[in-house]
This record gives sequence, C-alpha cells and structure tokens, in this order.
Amino acid sequence: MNVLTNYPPTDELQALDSAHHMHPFSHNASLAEQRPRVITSAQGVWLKDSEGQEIIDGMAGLWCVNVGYGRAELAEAAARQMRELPFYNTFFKTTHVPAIMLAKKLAELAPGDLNTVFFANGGSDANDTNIRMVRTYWAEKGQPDRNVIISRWNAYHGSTMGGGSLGGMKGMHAQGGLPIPGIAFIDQPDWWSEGGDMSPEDFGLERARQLEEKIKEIGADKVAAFIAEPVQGAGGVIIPPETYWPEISRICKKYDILLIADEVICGFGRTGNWFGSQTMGIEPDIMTVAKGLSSGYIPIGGSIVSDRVANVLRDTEFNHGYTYSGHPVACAVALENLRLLEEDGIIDNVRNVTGPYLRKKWEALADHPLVGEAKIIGMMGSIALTPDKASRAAFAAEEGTIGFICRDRCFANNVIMRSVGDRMIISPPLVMTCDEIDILIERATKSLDEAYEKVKADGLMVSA
Ligand code: PXG
Repeated sequence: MNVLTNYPPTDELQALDSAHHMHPFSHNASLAEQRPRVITSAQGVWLKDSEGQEIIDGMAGLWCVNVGYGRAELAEAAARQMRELPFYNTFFKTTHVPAIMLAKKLAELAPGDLNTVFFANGGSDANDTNIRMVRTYWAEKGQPDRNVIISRWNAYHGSTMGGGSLGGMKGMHAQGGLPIPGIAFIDQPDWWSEGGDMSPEDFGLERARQLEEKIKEIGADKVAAFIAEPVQGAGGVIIPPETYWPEISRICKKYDILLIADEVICGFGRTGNWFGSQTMGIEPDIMTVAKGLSSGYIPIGGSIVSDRVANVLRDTEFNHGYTYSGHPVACAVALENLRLLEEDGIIDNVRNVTGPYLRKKWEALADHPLVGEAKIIGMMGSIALTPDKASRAAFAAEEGTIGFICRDRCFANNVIMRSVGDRMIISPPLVMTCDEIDILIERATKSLDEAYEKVKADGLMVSA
C-alpha cells in the first residue's frame, strides 16, 4: 500500500486540527481534549491511522465506500477526466460526455420508469432539489397549494436547510430555524423501541396508516410528497416490518402523493439489490442518490426522476442548479464505480454469499446478554442494546450512554461500529470477505463483552 509518510507527528496534527478544523456533528472542545484519530491511508476494508494501527471499517467510511478503499481504477478515471475536461457546466445550452453517460447508466439501473437524472453534489442538496422539484411539479399541474412534504421522525435526509428540515432529527431542528415551512412528520416504524405489545406486523400497518391520517388532517389537495429511506440508516438501521411498505405504497397511490425514496444509503448494493426500493418492493417517483454512487471517492449525488415527473418539468424552466451539477470528474468516477460494482459482481456476491454469511453471524449476536434484537438486511445491520430482552426495555441511564460505552470499546479494539442512541450499527464495504466478516464479528463480540462488564460494574444494567 502507498502510505503517506511525510506528515507531522500525531500530536502536532491533532493540535492543528483542534486549532483550525471545526468537525461536523461534534462537540469540538471535547473532541480536542479526546484527540481525534488521524486516518492516513486505507486499502480494501482496512484503515490505517497515523500511529500505524490497522482498523477494520465496519461503516464503509460513512456508509459510502461500497467498492472498498484503494481501487486504482477510480483514481485513474479521475485523472483521465481531469486531463481531458476537468470542468464544464451543464447550464447554458451545453453538456458533456461524462454527465450524459452517467445519466444513461443510472436510467438503465434504476427500476421502472426512473429515466432522468438531476445531478447534485451529495444527498442533502439532492433532497433540496427534490423539495423544489415536487412543489414545481404540482404548481405546473395547476395545484400550487399542493406543497406539503410528509416525512418521519428520526429520518435523516441531510444537513442543508432543506435536507435538515425533511429529516426528523429533533436535535437538528433545534438549531438554525428548522424545519422550513411545509414539512410534516409521522412516526417511524421502529418496532423494537416503539411497538409496545403489538406484533411487528400490526405495528407496521399502524405506523403506515399514520400517513393516511396525516394526509387527511392536512388535506390531500395540499400534500405534494412523502419522503422516506427504504431502510432508515442514520436513525439506527431501522428495518421496517414487512407490512409497512406495501401499505405506504397503497396510501401514496390512493391519494396521488409523490413518493420519494431516499436511497442515499440503501442505493448501490447496500441491501443486496441495486436499490433499497427493489428490496422493499417500492415504486418511487423520485429516488435520491449519493454516497455509494461514487463509493465516496468523490462527492456526487442526484435525483433520479420518473417519466411522470420529468415530463412535466421538461415543459417549464426549472430555476435550479448547482455549479457542480454533473461535474465531469465526479461523473467519470461514478461511472467507473458502477462498472466495478457490476463487472466484479459485488452486489450479487452480497446477495448470495457475504450477505447471508454476515446475517448468520450478526443475528447470533442476539444471544449476547447486552443485546436484544439483532437485525440486518444486505450489508446494513443494527443491534439494540438492552438491560432486559424480554420486555425490550430501554436503559434507565440517559439514552446513548450505553451506546457510547460500547462504541468506545469498538474504537479501542480497532473496529469501526457506530452507536445511535443505544443501538450499534454496521454498514461495511460491500467487498468485505467472509474471513474479514469473521474478524469484524470477533472484534464486535469482544467489544460487547467488555462493554457488558463495564455496564454491570457501573451499575447501569437497569431498566427505565
Ligand atoms: N439522505 C440520507 C438517507 C443520508 O443517509 C443524506 C441524505 C445526506 O447526504 P450528504 O451527502 O449531503 O451527507 C444522508 C447522509 C451518520 C451520517 O452519522 C449519515 C449521513 C451523513 C452523515 C452522517 O450516520 N447520511
């Protein structure tokens, strides 16, 4: 592996980081004290830090490095494109080969009549596009009042004003004047935490029917769209009960509500198919894509739009766009990434080999004394930590306390697993082999064991 060696010592890097770099979603003062880990290189599913530690990446960076690290083909695609045409816009009666070819490829891969692409730089701004797109769609159809978008509490749709508003993260809404007007929320289909005495199936129906109630409350003639992740990612890998999506789909059709599937995490193989919509049997009108589209090698996102919506927008001037919409280098890298996913059979392998292997190992974690449910779909999984499996109890300690203890043990054991509240989640690179899955599970189990000992010793195995 080519390793960058000409950098200052770790403590100097950390001091410079805390002096000049404001980290996203972080308490920067305490981060400076705890000292961030400096990642210096990566290969396959392995990260290396400035101290030479080798860390297995159970999160694919930030749910995005689907083809794994170190694929020279992607570096070469970028270099080639930079030499040939590093930038040109797609605004003023011009276009270029990478944007054309990537749009064509996405139209081929996307299900149904999702045949047209509007490019963005990531998932947040793609969702901002979606807000303006669905409202413009209805305005063009002569229904300008049809502008409310319904989302779900604990959804994540990005961090811009639009994306953060569509998301249902209350901590985000508390800062900076979110949500913008015209966004409404229903509850999430999280049976483990919120299902009470209901069966998962009944609970899935109940949560889906909240959409119908919300539409009636607002008035169907005021609702533009419903947005949801096929499987919630950042909210804690919440896999909905099987009854949920069919009912949501029925309701959207009944009231003619546009359905936006936010595929930023689920897309490009994460659930074992190209798109989470295929895994969950959803027929969206718009799909948001980013992350795995380029395996995170370069920022790019977009909205893949159905003929129904595209045909209306074609007949108006949509006053919207980003300087880097369809950036040629990003498009060239994304195209090459899609080629790797396809020609290396990476998604087929997840569906048929490594996904089932990981599922068996992951689900067995439910036997651990600190773990309640362990659920996984394709290569995104979560476990719910609990002081009492039988009652699915939450901990008496403040939410996230036990999750942090567990995450710290993972950090110490050189395995990247995230905590979300008191859930632990994984979303490894899709190229992770069965041998590497064994290492991931071994380190995860060790971390759970150590966390369990600490939780007991601290007197925290107490139900709320
Ligand atoms: N939609 C979904 C479903 C996402 O997961 C976005 C939109 C926004 O994409 P950009 O590219 O603008 O970040 C995301 C991003 C986490 C975490 O902590 C998750 C995301 C981003 C940052 C952190 O799990 N998802």
